[in-house]
Amino acid sequence: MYRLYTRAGSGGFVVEAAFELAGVPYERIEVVKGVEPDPEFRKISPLGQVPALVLPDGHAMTESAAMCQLLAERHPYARLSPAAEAPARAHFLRWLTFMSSVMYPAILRYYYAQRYTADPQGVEAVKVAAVCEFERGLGILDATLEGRDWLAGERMSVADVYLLMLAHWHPEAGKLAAAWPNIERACAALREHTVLKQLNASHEMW
Ligand SMILES: N[C@@H](CCC(=O)N[C@@H](CS)C(=O)NCC(=O)O)C(=O)O
Repeated sequence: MYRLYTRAGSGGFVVEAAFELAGVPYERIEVVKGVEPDPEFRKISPLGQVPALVLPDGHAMTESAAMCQLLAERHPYARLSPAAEAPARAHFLRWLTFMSSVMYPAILRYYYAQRYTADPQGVEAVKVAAVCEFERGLGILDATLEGRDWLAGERMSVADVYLLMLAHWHPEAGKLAAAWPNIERACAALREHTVLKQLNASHEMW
């Protein structure tokens, strides 16, 4: 069985969503902030970050986007991503990678701002710049969603769930609807998805 190290409200949300949407059983291990995690977790995730995933064959991995892609590949019936040969596949890979490599690190700079400056007086400036960069990403995705329901192709994919998660990490909860209406429209639909709604009961993302 898969074993997922995760935490409520974290990047583990999208990986748990992928498992739930695919109906794949997994063991969920909550990594509590401030509590020393078990030694296995440290070995898998040297940065001490969640999500971290142990595969049924014992191999382990970090990186939320890689986990999403792997689960989509291994459980194709769940249609978590467009098929490998579909034109929408390029968009799926593009936006999933964009979110994990540009937007996720940007918002981490807001929540862990002290790591990104050696100047204690500089923390606020790091936060402001982080939100600015994160919002640049939201603007790009909002434009991408103009006139369309989903980021890649005509069906919801796990990339849309990734966006749902990121969007709800914006420090100003009320800003989404006014500033990025296309993202808000997609998120509003996803918030009503039975599986995601149920998952949110423990994650409290919205
Ligand atoms: N690149 C990683 C980032 C994971 C990450 O930063 N996770 C956060 C929670 S959302 C974390 O565990 N932070 C704790 C820390 O950095 O000390 C991914 O995409 O999975």
